[in-house]
Amino acid sequence: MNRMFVGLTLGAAAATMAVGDLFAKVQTWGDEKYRPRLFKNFGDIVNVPDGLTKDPQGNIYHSAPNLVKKDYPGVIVKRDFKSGRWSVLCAGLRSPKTGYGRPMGLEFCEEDGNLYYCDNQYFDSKDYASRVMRVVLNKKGEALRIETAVDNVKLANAIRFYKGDMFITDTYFDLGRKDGIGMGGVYRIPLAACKDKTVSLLPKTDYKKDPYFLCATETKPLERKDDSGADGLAITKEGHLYFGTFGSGRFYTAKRKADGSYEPAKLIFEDPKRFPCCDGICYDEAENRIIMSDSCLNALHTWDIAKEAKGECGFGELWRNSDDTGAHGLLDQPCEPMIWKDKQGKRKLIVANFDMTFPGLENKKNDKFHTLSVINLE
Ligand SMILES: [Ca+2]
Ligand SMILES: [Ca+2]
Ligand SMILES: [Ca+2]
Repeated sequence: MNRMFVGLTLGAAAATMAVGDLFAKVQTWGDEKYRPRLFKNFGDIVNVPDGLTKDPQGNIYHSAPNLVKKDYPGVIVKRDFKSGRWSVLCAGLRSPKTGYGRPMGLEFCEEDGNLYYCDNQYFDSKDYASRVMRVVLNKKGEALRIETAVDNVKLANAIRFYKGDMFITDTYFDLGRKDGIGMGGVYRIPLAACKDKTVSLLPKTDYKKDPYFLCATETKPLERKDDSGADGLAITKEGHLYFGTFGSGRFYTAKRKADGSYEPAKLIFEDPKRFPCCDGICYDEAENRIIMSDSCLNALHTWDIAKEAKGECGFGELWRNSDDTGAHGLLDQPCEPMIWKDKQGKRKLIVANFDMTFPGLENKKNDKFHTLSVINLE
């Protein structure tokens, strides 16, 4: 009798576990109409999805530094607007210092018709090995060669263009922590300056003397002890900059003045509970807002610029989900959002999922699904 009872109990427990696994529910927050769906699941060729950009024809370019499976070179892939087909545009040019090419943030430059990407060498070398690279394209959009536009960068992360200037974030200054604060910054480099030669940034000990240095970020590390500085960067149509820190989600703006210079950067939002990590961000012109990806919370947030102008808090939440592989499109360490119009002219948000765990993030496993998500914004 006793033995039978034990047998039944164990059987019931086993059944409960199996059902629980089958229906393990991912927790989600946000309006169901913004639920992310699967846009693309790559194979191992793209094993750490990162940057996103598009050209005027609607072709999408996507970078992957491939830091998890290093047997695969860092790569830039392209999605043809008409056919929807993906192909490899080029591998990231290998750094002579590390032997790796690590494309991260990238941006199509309408002014010269080329593609630029941040080559993040920081995880392999902290000795200023990172660069900004120019992929020279021909009229058919094929990659002809890759040139170094800017070098001597610590961790080149995001890149944007505005009226003949390139803006980049450098996530680490590595100047030693004063009161535990980590520094990062934003640089502004005229395209003309790096057209025929490589621009070299000054060492961080001299950052204030660097003619290309624009503004700094300060990161006071949170519980996950990360002092990473400026990561995502967005520019409005008026040329105003928005950027935030990866380590603590500090969110800044620097306003462009009529003469083209910039006001000092201003901290406009800091709330580590709701926004502990600012990864890639983008400007949503139709809604006059910034969309921010939060690698730590597996979330997408918004910043309403009209509210900010009225002196109100512009922060809002778009979507968040608990840990998931992303196999069906849910967020898995979102690192870069991009507004894009499909063939029907419908506004979509494409989101790259980095899926490379760091301590303290919602994402717990570098799984086998390497994905882009899509959210219908209409
Ligand atoms: Ca980033
Ligand atoms: Ca995944
Ligand atoms: Ca994962």
